[in-house]
Amino acid sequence: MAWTSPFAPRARRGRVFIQSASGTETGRRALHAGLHGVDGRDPEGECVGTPLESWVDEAARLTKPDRVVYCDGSEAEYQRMVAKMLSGRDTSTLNEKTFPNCYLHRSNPTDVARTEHLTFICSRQKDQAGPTNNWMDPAEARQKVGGLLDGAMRGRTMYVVPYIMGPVNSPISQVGVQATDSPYVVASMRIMSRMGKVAMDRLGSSREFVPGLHSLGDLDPQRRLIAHFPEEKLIWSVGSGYGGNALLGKKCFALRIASVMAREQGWMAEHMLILGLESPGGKVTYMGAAFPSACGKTNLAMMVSALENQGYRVWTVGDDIAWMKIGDDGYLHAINPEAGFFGVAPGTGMKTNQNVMGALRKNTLFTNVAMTQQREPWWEGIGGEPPEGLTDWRGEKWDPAKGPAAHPNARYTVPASQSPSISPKWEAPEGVPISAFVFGGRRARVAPLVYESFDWQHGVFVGATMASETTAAITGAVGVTRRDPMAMLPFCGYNMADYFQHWLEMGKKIPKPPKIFHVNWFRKGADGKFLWPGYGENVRVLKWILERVEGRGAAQETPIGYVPAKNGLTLDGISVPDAALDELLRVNPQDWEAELSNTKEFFAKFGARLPRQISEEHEKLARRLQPMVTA
Ligand code: OXD
Ligand code: MN
Repeated sequence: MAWTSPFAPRARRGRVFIQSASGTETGRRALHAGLHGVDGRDPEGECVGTPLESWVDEAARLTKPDRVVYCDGSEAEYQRMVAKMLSGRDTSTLNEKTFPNCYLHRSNPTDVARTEHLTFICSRQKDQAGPTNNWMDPAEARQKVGGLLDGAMRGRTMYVVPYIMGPVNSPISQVGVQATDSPYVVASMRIMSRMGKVAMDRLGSSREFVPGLHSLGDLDPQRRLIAHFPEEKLIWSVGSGYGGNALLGKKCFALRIASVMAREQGWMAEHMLILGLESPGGKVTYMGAAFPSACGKTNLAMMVSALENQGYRVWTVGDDIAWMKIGDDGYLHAINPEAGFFGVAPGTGMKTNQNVMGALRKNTLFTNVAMTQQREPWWEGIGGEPPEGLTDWRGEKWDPAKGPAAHPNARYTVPASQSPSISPKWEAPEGVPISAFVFGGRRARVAPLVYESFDWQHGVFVGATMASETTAAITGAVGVTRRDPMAMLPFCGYNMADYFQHWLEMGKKIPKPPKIFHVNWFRKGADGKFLWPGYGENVRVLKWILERVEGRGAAQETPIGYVPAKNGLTLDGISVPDAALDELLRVNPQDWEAELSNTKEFFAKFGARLPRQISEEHEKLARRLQPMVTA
C-alpha cells in the first residue's frame, strides 16, 4: 500500500513523549514485542521505528499533543477512557442495574451528523472524484486541513488506535490506525472494530495500514473538514466528534478509501447489510442489501422473522458495510468489517426491532438520546408515552415545545456480538457466500414491492438507478427523489461512472454471481397509507428472493424485471387486500416513463465516462416499456 506523507510543511524532527495506555514506555514496547528488536529510537533520540511509529511521530509533530498514548484495546483502557469522558460535562453513567456499563454521551449541538458538504475526496485529478463528490486539490487540502491540524492537540493527549476492519484472522480484513484526541472516539472504536494489541500483532512492522489523523479541533463547523486522499490511502478529519466524521474506520476507511482499494485490487466495498436467511431444514442463504440512510437497514439485518414458526429465520452478519472477495468456491464472500452497530435510536422499539432492544441492555454507548429520571435511555419511538421528567439530548429538562427529547440522529454504539440474532458465521475468516444482492429505496410510487433483474448487467443498472424519496421531516417537501446509486452516493471514494464500470467488470469475474433484486417496503396507496406491513413481515419478500435464487418462486415477467406472481408471495397470516397486492406489484408505465427521464438526467452528469452498458440498459428498458405506454 503506497501511502506517502502529506504532512506539510515538513516540520523539523523533534522529540515527542510517548507513553503506552498503561502509562509506561515499556507498555508500548510490549505491544510491539517480537515485531522489531530495537527500541524505536536512533542515537540522537529520533524515532526510527516501524512505519507506524514514523507516521505517528509526524502526526504528533503536526498536532503537538502533550502526550502520545498507544492503545492496547483492553477493558481497563476502555474504563480509563470512560472515566476521562465522565470527568467532563458531556457524559453520564446510566442506570447501573438496568443498563450496566452503559453511558450517555452528549455531543456538541452543532456536531450531530455527518457533514457531507465538508467531506472531500482529494484525488490529484478532479475527474477522479467525479461529479457526485466534493473535490479538493490534495495540495490545497494539505494546506487547509494541515493548517487546522497544526497545534490542534496542544494540551491534549493523542491516542494511537490501531484497529482491524474485519475478523481478526480474515484475509479480507485490513488494518487501519487512527490518531485522535477524543476519548469518546477511542471508546467507540473499541466497540466498532477489533482494536489495540490484536491490530498491532497483525500489522507487525508492515506499512500495510490506512492511517487516519483526527482531531476535535475546536468543533467549530467553520473549521471542520474531512479529507480523503485516495492515492495515498490516507484520511484527515478535523473539527468533529460525530461518528461518521470521527470514527475513521467506518465511512472514511471502510467505504471511501476501501472502495478505491477494492477497484484497484478486484474486490468490492459496499454500503450493504449482510444477512443469512435460514430456511426449514437449517440451510442458510446469505444476502447483501443496500439501502440509503433511513430506509431500515439495521431493522432488516436484525429482523425478527414473522415466518419463524415456518422455519424462516434471519441471522445478522452486518448492518452497514460489506467487504467482498471472490472465494475459491466461485461465490462472492462477504465479511462485515465492523465489530459493532452504530445505529439510529429513534424509531427503534420492541415492536420494530426486538433484537436491537435486547442488545442495548449492557455495554452500550448512547449518544444524544434523552434520559429518564431512572437514568435509563429514552427516545421517540421506543414505545409508550414520554415519561415525566425527561432530560433531553442537550442535557436540559425536556420541553416538548422545543422539539424531540432525543436528537433525531441519536445513536447507540453496541458490540455486534450482543445481538440475539448474530450469525454464528459473523466472524468466519472466509466470510459468507452471497447468493443475492438486494437494492432498495423509499418510493411512495414507481417501484414494486420486489422485482428481480434479468441478469447482472441489468442488475447493475437497477442499482445505479436506485433512489429514495425525502420525507417531510427532513426537507419539508415530500416525495423529492434523490438518486443514490447502490446507496453509495456519499461514500464512493472515486468517480461513480468508474464505480459502475467496476461493478460491470466484477460481474464478469465472479463465477457464481449473486442474483440482483430491488425492494420497496414504502409503496403507498391512493389514500397515502403504506400498502405493505413491513418490519418482520418483510421476511415474506426475502423468502421469495430465496426461492428465486433456488430456481423456484412464481414470477411474472414485466418490462422492469421479474415481479412475484400473485400467488408467489407467502401471505398466510396477514391481511393484504387483493387490490393492495395488485398495487404493490404493479408496474405503472407512466411512472416508469418519468423515471426514465429522471435517470437519464442523472446519468448525463457523468458525460462520456458513463459505461456504455448503462446507457444500453436505459435504452432497453425504454424499448420494453414502449408497448405499455402506447397501449
Ligand atoms: C450511517 C449512514 O450512519 O449511512 O450508517 O448514514
Ligand atoms: Mn450507513
